[in-house]
Amino acid sequence: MSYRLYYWPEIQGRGEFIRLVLEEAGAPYADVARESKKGMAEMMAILERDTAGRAPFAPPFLSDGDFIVGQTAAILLYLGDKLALSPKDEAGRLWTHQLQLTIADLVNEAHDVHHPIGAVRYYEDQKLEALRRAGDFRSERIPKFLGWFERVLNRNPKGSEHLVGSSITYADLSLFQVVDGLTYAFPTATGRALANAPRVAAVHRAVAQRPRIAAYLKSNRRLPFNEKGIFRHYAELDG
Ligand SMILES: N[C@@H](CCC(=O)N[C@@H](CS)C(=O)NCC(=O)O)C(=O)O
Repeated sequence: MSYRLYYWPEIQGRGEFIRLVLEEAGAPYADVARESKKGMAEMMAILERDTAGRAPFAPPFLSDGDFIVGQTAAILLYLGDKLALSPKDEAGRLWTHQLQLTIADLVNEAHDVHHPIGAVRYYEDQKLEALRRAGDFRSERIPKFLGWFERVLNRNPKGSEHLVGSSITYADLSLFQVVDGLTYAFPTATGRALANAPRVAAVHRAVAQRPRIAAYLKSNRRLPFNEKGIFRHYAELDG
């Protein structure tokens, strides 16, 4: 049986964290809303239905048979177990989940740089506030988050390219994605932060070279970054 991923069809967004895990595992999945208008309608119907006790608040969400799970980090907690992309012990699973929630915080902040006043308004209506917010994000927040992940990696044996233990977890895939997105959106600021976080940069490179991920990145299943998504490149916000 194949997983069904529900996410907006035109952006990588938070759906990309789920796609990377499914791709790395070689798991069969349908990217429902991307496949057809009917798929989009199916996604909206799940969000709007009143009968399901556990209908999610927003995409991404995933169904596995009758079971539905929403919230990126919760989906990854579920898939990590199913697809052997997280540790088996409870402490390790929770640590991996904690790393993912920290990445989610960073993703939220990256989004809020271009939408500091509100997600329902256009970027053009909040440019001044975005400029102010971007300054702090570049000088304080990107270095702080990437510096923390560097410290996590430094606690692991030299040369290890994994955040948790000695094998790949969904946290490595998500660190790749957030670094890739930040590099697109804030190339100068992220380049500077990565120069001080060489092990984070090494994880990014290593994930991109994993055979299934490399094939995925070259395929048309990987949407390009764009200015509708979470990681947007506006030159003025990169300083
Ligand atoms: N915390 C949720 C956030 C979900 C979310 O914000 N989804 C966006 C797309 S990336 C959305 O469609 N939001 C609709 C809304 O907030 O009204 C997660 O990590 O999955």
